[in-house]
Amino acid sequence: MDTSEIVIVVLGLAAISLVLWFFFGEKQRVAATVAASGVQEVKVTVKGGYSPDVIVVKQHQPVRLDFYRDETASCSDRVIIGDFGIARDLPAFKTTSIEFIPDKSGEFSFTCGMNMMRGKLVVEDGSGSARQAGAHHPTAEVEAGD
Ligand SMILES: [Cu+2]
Repeated sequence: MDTSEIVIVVLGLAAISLVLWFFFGEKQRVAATVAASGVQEVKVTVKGGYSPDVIVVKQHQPVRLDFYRDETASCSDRVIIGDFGIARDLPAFKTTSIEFIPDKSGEFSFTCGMNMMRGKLVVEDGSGSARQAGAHHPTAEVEAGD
């Protein structure tokens, strides 16, 4: 191998690791903040992706997702949460609030209109599974049983 071949190999490996990081890198997981009104609120910044991209909420309680679109790239001009029948336009540099009540538990994806940018909505059922989200609840947790 001469020098130019080595350079090409190194650049190739760097490109591959960048792709792997992009698709499989650590995800940012955030639990909703519960307002006095009982609405579970999460602010999501939209810029080349969703931040946070894993959102944890509780079932049967109203949710408000405030999507702030911090770019004009057309990829992100629409957000879709198909499992809850939601599809909304996101104007650039504005906050778009999406309110709904998660009536089913589980993990659901939300995506841009082209299904390229992805995030995950985790809806916990009443038993509070998936509690490892690192949420700091200001109020005491209610334990099951007597
Ligand atoms: Cu897109």
